[in-house]
Amino acid sequence: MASKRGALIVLEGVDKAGKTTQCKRLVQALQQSGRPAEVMRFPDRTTTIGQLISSYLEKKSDLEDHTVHLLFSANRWELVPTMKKKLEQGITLVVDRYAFSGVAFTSAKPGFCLDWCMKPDVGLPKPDLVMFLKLSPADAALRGQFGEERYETSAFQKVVQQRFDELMKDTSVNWQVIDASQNIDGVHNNIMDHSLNAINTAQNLPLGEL
Ligand code: DGP
Repeated sequence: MASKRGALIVLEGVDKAGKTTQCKRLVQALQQSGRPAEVMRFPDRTTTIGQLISSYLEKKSDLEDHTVHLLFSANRWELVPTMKKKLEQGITLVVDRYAFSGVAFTSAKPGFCLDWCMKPDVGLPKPDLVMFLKLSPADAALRGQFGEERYETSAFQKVVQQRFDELMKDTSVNWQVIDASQNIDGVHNNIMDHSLNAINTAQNLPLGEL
């Protein structure tokens, strides 16, 4: 009998919500409980496309807005064969940002609608669970200054949050909102509960498509 597939679990949220810390904690906890799990992050800055994106985010280069949107999407597509292989091997993937960040960040720019922004990602593997780490702008500010990269301003992040609110109305995606203002252990416990449910459910379902 074929082995059971891993689950595709995504963490999304605005900057400072603690996504990266929680992705690592989740993978460690899953591994310790005997469940194979690996972390991935988008953009993956290590590929050739990822290096173009990284230079753009670091403001070392300028790229036209539609073009960079397509590059972010291409960066997800180029990792699809690896993702599918690992999921088939029974490895649960915990992904730090995915297509939802892609849509939320580009559609926060003037002149972009959600519909156009979603198109390049149609057909990507569909997450079994997307957890949105919710943090108010006031709580985010308490966690320190934004960094120096492109998009890291409170005004832009507010619009990004509004776009995520729109995206979360899509009931065909398994969205779970997590209160990221709790302490690290509290957030982790919530995330672990949702993830274990998703892993159990995913075992018996084929991988979907966005
Ligand atoms: P980090 O998650 O810290 O590596 O930062 C990546 C930055 O890029 C962050 O500001 C969110 C943004 N971002 C992530 N994915 C996409 C995407 O697909 N499109 C756009 N326009 N921005 C993205």
